[in-house]
Amino acid sequence: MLVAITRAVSPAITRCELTYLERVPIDLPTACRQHRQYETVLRSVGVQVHALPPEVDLPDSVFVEDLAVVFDECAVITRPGASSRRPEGESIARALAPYRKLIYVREPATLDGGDVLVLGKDIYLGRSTRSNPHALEQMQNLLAPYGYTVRGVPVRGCLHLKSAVTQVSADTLLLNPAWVDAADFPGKKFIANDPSEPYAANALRIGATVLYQPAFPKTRDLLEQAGIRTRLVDESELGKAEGALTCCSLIFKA
Ligand code: CIR
Repeated sequence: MLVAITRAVSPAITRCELTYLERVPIDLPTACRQHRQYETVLRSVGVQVHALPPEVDLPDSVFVEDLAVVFDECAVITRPGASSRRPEGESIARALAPYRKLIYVREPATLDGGDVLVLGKDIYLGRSTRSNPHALEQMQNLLAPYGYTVRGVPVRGCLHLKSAVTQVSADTLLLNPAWVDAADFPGKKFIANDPSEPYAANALRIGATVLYQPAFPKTRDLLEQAGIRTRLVDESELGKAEGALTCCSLIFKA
């Protein structure tokens, strides 16, 4: 069985961190409605959703992906690059503790889960404004005993590695070539986003289903033409906070 940890949108979301986007008004009821719909879609594809209550004083706390990386053998609790986000980790660690042994990334490392792409035993760690070289070194040391290889990947122009590249089938990555280089992922097939949709490379693969945002119809056509079935789910209001589909859950085998 798959479990997803999610968290309700904080009423403080309007004070979210922003790196690449200009601040625009975020409509809280719309963001909450879309996020509940996201949870409904997760349930409809067989995922058991463990929805945490909102953290009223932590603006970005809906983006639970950044606080942990869950493996079959353990869960890494991160140390987010934005100091405002570090208090989000305690409740995520509590929620994960019944499922996994917890291991921690420690100061001076900074790591956002959005920078970690796990492809089997190969882990790709984005060198972004949020995740530093200490994180790469610590992740290598923490995960080598479990047989994982961790490689650093340069990322440019976007918040996280998974803003630029995500997995859409067993052997295929959806990638924005303006933000990350395909050569950093040897042995993979690629689908490039439509250039008019720069934020289109973040898809959430759950078994045979790929959840995808309606905001990117041209890239969705490219996925469908490649035989990849997409299921639409709209998190566009949280997109104004630089969030995407993978950011809003931590999904793992229970
Ligand atoms: C932040 O800047 O941390 C949030 N406003 C957005 C985080 C999105 N998370 C993700 O892509 N994994």
